[in-house]
Amino acid sequence: MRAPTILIALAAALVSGTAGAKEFRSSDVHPLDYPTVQAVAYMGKLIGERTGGKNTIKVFGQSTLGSEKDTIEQTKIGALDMVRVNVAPFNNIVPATIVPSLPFLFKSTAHMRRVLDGPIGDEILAAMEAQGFIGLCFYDSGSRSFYSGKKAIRNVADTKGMKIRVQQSDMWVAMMQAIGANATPLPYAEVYTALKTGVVDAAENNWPSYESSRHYEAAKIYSLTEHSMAPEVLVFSKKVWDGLSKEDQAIIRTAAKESVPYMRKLWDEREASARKTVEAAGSQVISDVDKKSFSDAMAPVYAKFAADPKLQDLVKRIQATP
Ligand code: GTR
Repeated sequence: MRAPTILIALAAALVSGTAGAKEFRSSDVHPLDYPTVQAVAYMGKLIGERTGGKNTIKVFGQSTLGSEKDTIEQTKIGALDMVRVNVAPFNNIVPATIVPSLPFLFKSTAHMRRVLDGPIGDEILAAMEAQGFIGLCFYDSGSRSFYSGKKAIRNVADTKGMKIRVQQSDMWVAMMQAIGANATPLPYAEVYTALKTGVVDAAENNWPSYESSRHYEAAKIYSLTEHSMAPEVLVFSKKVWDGLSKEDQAIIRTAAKESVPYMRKLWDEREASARKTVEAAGSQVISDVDKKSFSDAMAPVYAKFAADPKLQDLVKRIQATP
């Protein structure tokens, strides 16, 4: 019978035409209009174009697939293909990621970009492989500062005894201890309620996160401590990666690197607009901050978390980078 034969052949052709086709699933805690999400979507577009539509990326935002800690675990076992997170939740897994999270390490945004775009950045990304992750690229995350609904934070005496939410990282817990605060590690999606209900007195983040998460509604006093420039990182599951062709791997690596300048443009715009939004909504920005009182207090954090000679060397090379 002719017709069914044609149908079967057609079906077979369709199947073979899409063989190996893959829509990679990537997770993010931010809303879909956030620069990190937009950058990964852009990268997906590049991959689609370069593989003739065979490979694409679908980004799941707003923690719908889970917290950063959970989605990192899913990526490790290959249940998720990719995840975009801050380096902080990697601190306990890949020691080299502690370094770019360290307080008051980078001298400026330009310094941070120069370091992460060069061999030091590549070295940190490569260190992830032994733990089951292919580090693709870093994205900007600006500077993190404290915010509270209770009081202005101007120097290290102000944080004494405060309950402060941090990311799920031992290094971040130690940072809070170093400034006399009580650290409460929580997933990002739980911070808004924790601030609203007084489970924590304060949190800390960059302008775009403070704005897009609406944390500013619950904590109106933003103190410009700018204590860390811990960047974002995009990783691929090594388990999934090892099953891809060399050609597809190269396309993914290149597209990820190309998404970085795209992200930075969106980031710079969003940093400026987020600040305007929260100020218009009544947030008070405290700029007379004694940053030195905070950076002086961080010596024990460096002593404990960057003690390993390899990490110490990384720190020194970053500090020596112009
Ligand atoms: C943001 C970052 C997120 C997440 C969040 C947090 O700045 O983009 O990936 O780490 O901070 O504080 O949990």
